[in-house]
Amino acid sequence: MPQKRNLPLYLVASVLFGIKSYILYRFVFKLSMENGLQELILLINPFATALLFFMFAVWFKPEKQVKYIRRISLVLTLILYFNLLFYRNFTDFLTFPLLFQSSNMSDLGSSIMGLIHGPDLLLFVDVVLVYYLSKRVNWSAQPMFRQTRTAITGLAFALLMVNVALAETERPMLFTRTFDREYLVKNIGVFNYHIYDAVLQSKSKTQRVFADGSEIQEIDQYIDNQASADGESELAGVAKDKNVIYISAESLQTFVLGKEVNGKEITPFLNDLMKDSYYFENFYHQTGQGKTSDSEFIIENSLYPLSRGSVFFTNAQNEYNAVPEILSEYGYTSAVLHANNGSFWNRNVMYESLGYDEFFTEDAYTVNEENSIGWGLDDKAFFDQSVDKLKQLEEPYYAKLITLTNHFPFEMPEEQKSIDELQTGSETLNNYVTTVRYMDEAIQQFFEKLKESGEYEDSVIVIYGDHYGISENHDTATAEFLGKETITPYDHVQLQRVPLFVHVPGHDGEVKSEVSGQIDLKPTVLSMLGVQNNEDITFGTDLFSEDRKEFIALRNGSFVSKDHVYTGGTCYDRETGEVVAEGCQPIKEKVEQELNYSDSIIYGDLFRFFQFEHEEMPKE
Ligand code: GP9
Ligand code: MN
Repeated sequence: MPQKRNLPLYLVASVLFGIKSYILYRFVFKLSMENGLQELILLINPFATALLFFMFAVWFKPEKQVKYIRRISLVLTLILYFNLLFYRNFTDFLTFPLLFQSSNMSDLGSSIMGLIHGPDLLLFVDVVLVYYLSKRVNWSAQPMFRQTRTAITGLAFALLMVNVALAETERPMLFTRTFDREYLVKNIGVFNYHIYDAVLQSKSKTQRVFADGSEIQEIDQYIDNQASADGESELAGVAKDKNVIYISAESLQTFVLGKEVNGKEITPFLNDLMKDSYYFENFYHQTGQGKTSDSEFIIENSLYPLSRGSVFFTNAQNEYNAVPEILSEYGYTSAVLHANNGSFWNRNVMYESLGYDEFFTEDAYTVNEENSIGWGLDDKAFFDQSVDKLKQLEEPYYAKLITLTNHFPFEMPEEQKSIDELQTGSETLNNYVTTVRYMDEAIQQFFEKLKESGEYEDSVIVIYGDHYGISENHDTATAEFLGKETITPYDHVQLQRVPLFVHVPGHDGEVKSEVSGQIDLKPTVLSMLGVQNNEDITFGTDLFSEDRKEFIALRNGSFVSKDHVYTGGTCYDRETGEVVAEGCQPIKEKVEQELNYSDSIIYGDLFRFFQFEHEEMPKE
């Protein structure tokens, strides 16, 4: 029989787990380290947390201790691993609302496979080692005396307190301002972050119960004092009674437009479309964890999405004043066309609240192996089959078509590629250009079909990129593609630009340079359709009015104004990208206030207490 060792297993397991988490935080998750204090916190945290979880073992009977240690080491590792997989896709950490979106998680399918890497097995080395050691451990060496147990517990909590105190010094108000999950994880680690997130979750649930009508009056006052564009728009009423066809262009970012690969344009059709459309070159997506669903939420409501989770899931039963609902009073039929599972992003529930009349899901399409790529029905087949559905809608209609092929991991069968892959260090970016090109061709074919079928003339077509496709994980490759040395935080904000085309048949093209965002689409479309919103609460302004709000806020609290870009606590000159000492502060406060107002509306379901009013614009 092998010699049993005198080993305090909980301590060995803590140290191993601490080392592993440290390596993961420091070298795998790309947490930006700005100073020595941050480095120190990052070093203390993994060990403090590991000790906290493993030391509970000492309170169990000796034979239970070993079981507990084995189990907790596996569970904690799995939590780390799920976060890692999620991070690889979204450069973000899991939140509770997201975990409950199991319908989405299970649909991720092909994406998940692309995220699992062979070396990930290394993550489980300490789990196996702890298991092995646990077989050879000497029970009697585990701490048995009450004093020893209390001392160990005290030490674990003390270490954690030191960690939190250092974190508060490094980043005051860390826990009250939760825009940025990276800061949280950097300072308190993944596990404490999850505990904190759970507390937030229950807090937001109680918020609705305690909300009353008073706060919405304050918000209304704030909105009334902002720039208001009603009736002064260049394009007010130009599309009265016309159809609106929205195209949500999956993961399309502005940085690929106008670019070439081996002498071939990546987006030849869209590049041409700029010549006879209003094209917004400084248009930003403002989405958070809810990705496509967030972009939909923003354009229909002109509210911000939430900082955690997808509002399509968390607050699908709220009262809203969304565009489809408003337009139903002007004789419009509204529809969403998207060849995916109807419950993805909880769309089938949320669309009811937004006032949509019809939702064509994958069940309404002919989907087979020949016409599927990656996530499902390919965009060409999707558009092709969608034209007939549009024709059947009673006019005028407001329809949103959501594309899918240009989705991570950007799969494109060799024979369908009409452009070379890139040759950078990132497989993802290399493939991205091929699926972007495919989408470009699909949209071109859609325009042709719309013209053939006669739908084109009576419609306004709005194309927007829903959110980024290439995350920070591919910065080196992105820099290479753009011919830059590195991607700075300033560049990162600028990379959040997505294309916006407002195509009005018969109108000349114009490149618009004003800073704009998804939040502006609701007021813009309503004004083009000749609807005057007398009483509404929207955070965006009409894109064609002169009197525009001075900034576009991203969901993480970064913002872009005419002169500045603000992100991660630093203010930059918008033109040059140079760091500037001041200029951002006044806007920063407004941005925080707006994001908080928007959150209160959603969490408190405050539109229950508001009387909306709109009417037809008076004729000139
Ligand atoms: C799913 C599609 C993609 O239906 O909208 O969602 P995303 O992952 O981009 O949010
Ligand atoms: Mn999307």
